[in-house]
Amino acid sequence: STESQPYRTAYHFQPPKNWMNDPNGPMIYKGIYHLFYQYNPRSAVWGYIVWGHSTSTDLVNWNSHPPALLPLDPYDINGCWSGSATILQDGKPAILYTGIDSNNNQVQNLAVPKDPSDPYLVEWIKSPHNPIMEPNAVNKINSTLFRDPSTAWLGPDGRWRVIVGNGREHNGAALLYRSKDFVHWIEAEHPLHSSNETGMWECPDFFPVSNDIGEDGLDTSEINFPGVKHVLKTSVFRSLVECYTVGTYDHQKDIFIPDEGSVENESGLRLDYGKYYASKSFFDSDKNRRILLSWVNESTSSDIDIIKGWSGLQAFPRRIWLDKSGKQLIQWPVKEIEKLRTKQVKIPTTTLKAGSVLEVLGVTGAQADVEIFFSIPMLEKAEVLESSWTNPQELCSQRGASDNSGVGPFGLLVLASSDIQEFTAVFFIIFQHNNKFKVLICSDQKKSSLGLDYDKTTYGAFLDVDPVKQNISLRTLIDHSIVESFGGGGKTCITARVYPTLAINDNAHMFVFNNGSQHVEISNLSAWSLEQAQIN
Ligand code: DQQ
Repeated sequence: STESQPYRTAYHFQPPKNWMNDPNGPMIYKGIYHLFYQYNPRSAVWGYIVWGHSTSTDLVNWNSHPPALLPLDPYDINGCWSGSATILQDGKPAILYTGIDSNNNQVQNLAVPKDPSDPYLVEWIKSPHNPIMEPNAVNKINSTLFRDPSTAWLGPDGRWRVIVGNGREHNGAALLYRSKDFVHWIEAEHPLHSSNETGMWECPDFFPVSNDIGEDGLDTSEINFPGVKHVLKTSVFRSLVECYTVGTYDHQKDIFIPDEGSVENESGLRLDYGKYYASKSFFDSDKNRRILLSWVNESTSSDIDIIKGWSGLQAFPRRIWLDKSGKQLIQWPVKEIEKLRTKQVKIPTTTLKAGSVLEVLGVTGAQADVEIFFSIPMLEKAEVLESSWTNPQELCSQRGASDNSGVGPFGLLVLASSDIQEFTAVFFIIFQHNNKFKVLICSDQKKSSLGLDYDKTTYGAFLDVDPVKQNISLRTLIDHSIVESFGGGGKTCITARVYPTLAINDNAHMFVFNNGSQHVEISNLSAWSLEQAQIN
């Protein structure tokens, strides 16, 4: 229970105990959502890795099944690592995953359902052809940097393509393989894409998006859809962040070309600017949307994880689509979260004077969903952004929630004790910059726990919103030890892990604050208490 385990979550996916990391092979099959995940059934730390398996009809409530893949064969005896599912032409799914073989080499393997008529896909059979991709003398692939096959897509020539994460010194690469039958795979001469700015790429994800269909998604094989663009997401191993670029997939040459101006390292676009890694998306063919799942690690040390007996969450599933600008993705919690909403609390138009704090009463502060819209009347008083302040995370860290220099910080204090000694602050600061404005969004964990020591790094990013023309919006999901924030309607996301010692369960409060020297307006605030989902 959350009484004895105040950091366990009410609606974020987690196994009953032990270690979990990456989401694997998410898919919908016969109306059932499947989530597999990197799981150590023996301990609360990473080690003996199997594929945990749960299913759902709504992405909110989950039932667990026995592990789908166990490391029992020479080609995966040292671990069944990350991989993806693909729905084949006959409608049946197949899994490609990384095995750590008896020589500790990374190889790629295939598994198919034992009984495809079972919508729960409880039993999986590994292919007798495994391994189906391996590092060898010819391809010169580093056998310890070769993993995490993506969902495959079908080319116009009828051959399947898949990418596998790889590294070579400073290079990250998405190695491309092709196959006619999903069993025999041949490495292409060139990777789909590589970059010398990041080092090894884990868990690459590659999918089409289109401005012509609004918030809808595309099947990974719909590569010729009108107005199509492609997104390449890479998990950058050296810094554990999720980078992505929007660009064009040239399927004659079988290469991905990022749009001009794309930055292909940690200072470019990220799916999330907080704790969020090894994400994977899939196309939900029932609801015509693309859904993103991701591992959210603990911020505590493994000593604490062992004491509490578990480690790792999945972020709440997000719908993702291409922003109207065509330059970035938008992410938003799937609509099904509304099932958990109970009481709604509203604050109508209110002025938040400089230095004011206002409690959001009547909401369960430890399990909540809140959305707030700010409008900013005093923009001319915004501080000027100096040209050397180019790193938004550093800027957030230097300023913190208690800064009071100009327009902001204003925003939310969540998982806060009644005396506001303990809190996590999610806020904005607005700067003037070249006759325009630049909006900074921050998540400040410094005061998140009076009693526990852990990684309290401040996160931050710039948000592509013009405060002259638009309200500044913030949506935040709070769930005991996780705070997921969506700025500007999902343009910039920040996830944080926190472990309050006062603000737990019924003692967790929520406030709106403005520590800046100028007043700001709340044009609308809605907050909902969320019920407990049924998870595993
Ligand atoms: N961890 C997995 C890998 C992946 C990495 C092993 C990302 O397959 O590359 O659990 O968290």
